[in-house]
Amino acid sequence: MSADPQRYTVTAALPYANGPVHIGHLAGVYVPADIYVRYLRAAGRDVKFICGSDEHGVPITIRAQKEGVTPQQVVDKYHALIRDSFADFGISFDIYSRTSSQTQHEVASGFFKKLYDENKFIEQTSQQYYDEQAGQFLADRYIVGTCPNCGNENAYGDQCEKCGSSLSPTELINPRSMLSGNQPVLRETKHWYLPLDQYEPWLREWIVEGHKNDWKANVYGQCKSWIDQGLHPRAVTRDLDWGVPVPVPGAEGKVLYVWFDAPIGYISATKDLLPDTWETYWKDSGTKLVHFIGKDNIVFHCIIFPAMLKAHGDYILPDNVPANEFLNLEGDKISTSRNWAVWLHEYLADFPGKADVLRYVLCANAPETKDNDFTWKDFQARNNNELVANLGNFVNRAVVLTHKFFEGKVPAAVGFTTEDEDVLRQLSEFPQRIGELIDNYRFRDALNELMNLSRLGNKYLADMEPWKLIKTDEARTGTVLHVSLQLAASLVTLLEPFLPTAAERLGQMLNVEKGPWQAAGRSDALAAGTQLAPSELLFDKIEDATVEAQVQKLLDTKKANELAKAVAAPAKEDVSFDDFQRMDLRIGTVVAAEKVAKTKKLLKLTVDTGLDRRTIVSGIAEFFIPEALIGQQVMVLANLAPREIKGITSQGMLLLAENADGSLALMQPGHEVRNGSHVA
Ligand code: B3M
Ligand code: ZN
Repeated sequence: MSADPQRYTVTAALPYANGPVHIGHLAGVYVPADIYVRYLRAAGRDVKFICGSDEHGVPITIRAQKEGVTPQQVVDKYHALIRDSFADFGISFDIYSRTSSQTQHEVASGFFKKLYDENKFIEQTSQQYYDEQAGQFLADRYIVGTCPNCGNENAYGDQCEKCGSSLSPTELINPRSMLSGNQPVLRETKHWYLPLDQYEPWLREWIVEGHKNDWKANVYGQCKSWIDQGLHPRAVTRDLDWGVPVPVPGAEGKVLYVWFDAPIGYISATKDLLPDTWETYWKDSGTKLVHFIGKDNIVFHCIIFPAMLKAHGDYILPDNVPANEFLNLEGDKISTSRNWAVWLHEYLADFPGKADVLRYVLCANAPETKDNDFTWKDFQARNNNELVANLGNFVNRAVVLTHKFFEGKVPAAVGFTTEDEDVLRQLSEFPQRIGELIDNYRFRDALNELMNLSRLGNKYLADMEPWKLIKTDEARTGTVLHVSLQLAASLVTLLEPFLPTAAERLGQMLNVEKGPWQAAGRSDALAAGTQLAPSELLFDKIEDATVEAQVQKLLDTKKANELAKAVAAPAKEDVSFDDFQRMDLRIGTVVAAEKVAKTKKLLKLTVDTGLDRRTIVSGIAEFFIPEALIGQQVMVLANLAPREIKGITSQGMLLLAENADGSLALMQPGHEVRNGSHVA
């Protein structure tokens, strides 16, 4: 690796502070960004890792309305929750700020004012949707309607989440207000627009020509298609009362558009972190700016924000925007509103101390080039087959055998065989190979290489069999363990970006500190005579029952969603009171119950109706155990004409309620009544 003195500003998308964060966020943005940054730090680069909560915009105010609290209360609650989740997963931001901060208001305001003073905006009056009942303009997500591109009936005024296309409110078919549900009217309002069309030639040159080879194909492709379709002026202000006020005359009741404000949040967070030197990280051309984001944020980071930076003139531009695709969960799109997610704080409650396991699984299966699926089976398999059986097993064997044969002291090497030399040579190549993959944002491949190092260790131990060798050649056994422990010591440094907690525990076990990246791979990282700490397992097996419980939790969610979605069946035609009176509804008690042979659904019941004991055949066998019905009071339609069912004469019918999921509930009196009591 070159001794590159570059400075890095690495940002990770600012999550909206309107809900907790889930595995999709972690896999798409924060785990790869954290691996990148930890690696750069280990490689001795000057790097600042910047993030914070996105606290403005309609997602926040809509959430506040739903929860019946103020927007400030919403962001305070979720900012703290999100910040803590990231900390628990070892995401090592240099600062986790928030866009409602004083600094952000000043920086964003100043940014806008400079562009305004230099006539970089177009001022335009237009007709926009207004909710007369709520007395409010309907910015962005306050308006929903049918997407003109894919027909999704719940597309937002700024974006369709189904097909990913970016929209303007007037493109929606059948627009309706999120506030009242009413059809909105058009009203005149004035806004400021960034004339993206003027930046088109420059963007084409910078991205389409300039980043053809170094930006990821998914990112480059999206940008190119945007530019090819032609860019248009974009409003950067909104009629809302939550956000950074527009700092110019005639803009009362208007705030900066959240997507104008939010990326400036990266700058203001850096300023909060480094009040005196922040400009070096944003204005010095020797700094490399990298944005980690999800694919839905590509246009904002690759086209709109760079156009803003270009218009401003003082700032550097992103060198790369390694956006990921989406992670699905058990075959379905992750969704906050449907609660179809694995929430980070819930994961940690269920799997305490296992943040690294999730980091591992999400990186090994990261949606780097296409959407990917997270399943609990895969989670279990990767933990058990890769972390436990490969990485954990190698380290554990090396340490345990050293304790067993050499009192826990690293034995000296007495002459290397060609096998030893070959293993040590291979070891020396890993840091550069893994580093290059990380430099190129190929985190999955980098992690796989890392696992190859412990595979190498396992193979070496299996070939050398020190547990047998000790019987005949103690010195040679010492050399084998010496070599194995050098591999393990390198893992402390190479593992750290991926699994920081495991790396730290391994370091404590081996009594070595993680070193500079370049020094990992040395064959003398662990000196002979070093005393090892007692061995402990880095990972343990995850049992079937544990992941089955997680799958059950998701099935319960799915069921709850279906029930919530279900609508009552349409009303039936009116009946006369006399018609109703003709039905003989009464309470009886089940005195015997058995399955009807060779059927799945039928039970044969004997019911004491107060008039008689009679047989009723009922299609409820899938929902009730016969024995449990005996003694239960039930409601029966006693004068239903007898019917022959599977050779049995059924005299009447049991009344049941059918739930939305098809399950059945007995209709029963609220407390016990005399058999034969009429229902009317
Ligand atoms: N808050 C969107 C999101 O969470 C937005 C990112 C801002 S990054 C400047 O997907
Ligand atoms: Zn669509």
